[in-house]
Amino acid sequence: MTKEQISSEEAIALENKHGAHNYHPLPVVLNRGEGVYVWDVDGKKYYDFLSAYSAVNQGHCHPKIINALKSQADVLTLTSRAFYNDKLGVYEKFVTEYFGFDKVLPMNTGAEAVETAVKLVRKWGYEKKGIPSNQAKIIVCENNFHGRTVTIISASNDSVATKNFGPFTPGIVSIPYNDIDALRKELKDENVAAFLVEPIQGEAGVFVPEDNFIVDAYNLCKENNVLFVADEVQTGIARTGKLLAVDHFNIKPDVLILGKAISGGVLPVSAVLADDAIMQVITPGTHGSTFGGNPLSSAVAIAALEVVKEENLAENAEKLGKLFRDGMQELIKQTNLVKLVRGKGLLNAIVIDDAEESSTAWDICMALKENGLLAKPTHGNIIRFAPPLVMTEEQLQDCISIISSTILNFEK
Ligand code: IF1
Repeated sequence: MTKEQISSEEAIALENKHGAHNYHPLPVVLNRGEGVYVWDVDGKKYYDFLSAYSAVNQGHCHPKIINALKSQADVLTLTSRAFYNDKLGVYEKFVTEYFGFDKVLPMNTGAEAVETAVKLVRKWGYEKKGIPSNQAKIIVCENNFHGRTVTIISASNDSVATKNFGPFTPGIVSIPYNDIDALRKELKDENVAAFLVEPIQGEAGVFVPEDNFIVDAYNLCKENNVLFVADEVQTGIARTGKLLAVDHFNIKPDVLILGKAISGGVLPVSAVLADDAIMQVITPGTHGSTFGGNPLSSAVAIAALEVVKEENLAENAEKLGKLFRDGMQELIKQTNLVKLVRGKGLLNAIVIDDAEESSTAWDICMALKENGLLAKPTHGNIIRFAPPLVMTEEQLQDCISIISSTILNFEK
């Protein structure tokens, strides 16, 4: 350990003393990432099976993305949108053609992009659909996760995310995920502007809806002049085995929300994409952001998205995801500890056969950490497994072995 390297204990103590306690991290202190690997301050190497919640799909510190960051950082990082710059328009053309939309509204975090989408669909509802002023409604799904702002948690039924943060934003209606009849009923309300949905619910525990739910929901929205808004902050950018999770269902959302891996986890970049008929309601002064669309983000996002196609990350996620789920099915035959595995592409989760409030999933993740693989439980007894999409088949098989041997040797 070099003199300027702090110890795990020191790093954890500093965070406990000087940082808000809004997380309960696994007790590992990382100081390096490369591809599918991360290292802790003691030099121990791990497979990263969280990918910073699907922000590092291209692998840690991808050389092409880092080089784009370094090159741009040397010349111009931020102009604000008070002036033009030579990178934003180039990025906007690139990203709109990449995903097939007329326009993009560039933001920074996923939550900012979701908030932007909420404003966009409301404004469209009033100015294009004719919804009476301040009466617009947005339909969301129970157990969603769209971010942490007050309006977004106004759509949440997670008491931990909402307790003592009220009063909440009105105009949000919740239906059970995967329940097309409930959606059909709510769509009878002519004041509904949009349906906001994750094509796969990540945080809830990687819930993949019935095959026809997304398509049927999309068609119902079309029939009722309601915008279909896909939150692909976590499921997008090749994570589920297609460029977008909605591509599995062959639909084009009216509004697409992206974040996380659009920058390869190098810096916060998010985006809201829509065609002109919707985006034209945004006029000068109606929305903005100091860092939204900055030259540095533009350069990094182009490089990050080029990597996705150059390295066939969607195809790799599809192939390795099937291998992973097959490996977990073999494990399930040998233990009563794991109830099931579910997911699409390399967004997967196993459900531990124990009470949700038990510490078993956490304890298994602690054992995995000792065996060189980092993962973290999502709700209670569900462990999400989401490695970088650059993983090789050999590395994946190694990880399946680590997960299987850890669980088969685990004593509650
Ligand atoms: C945390 C969860 C995952 C997201 C979807 C919007 C956002 C997220 C579908 C907001 C962000 C992050 C937030 C992060 C952990 C992680 C997470 F556990 F919180 F729910 F991935 F499942 N839409 N998800 O998943 O994007 O503002 O964070 O950039 O808050 O702990 P953000």
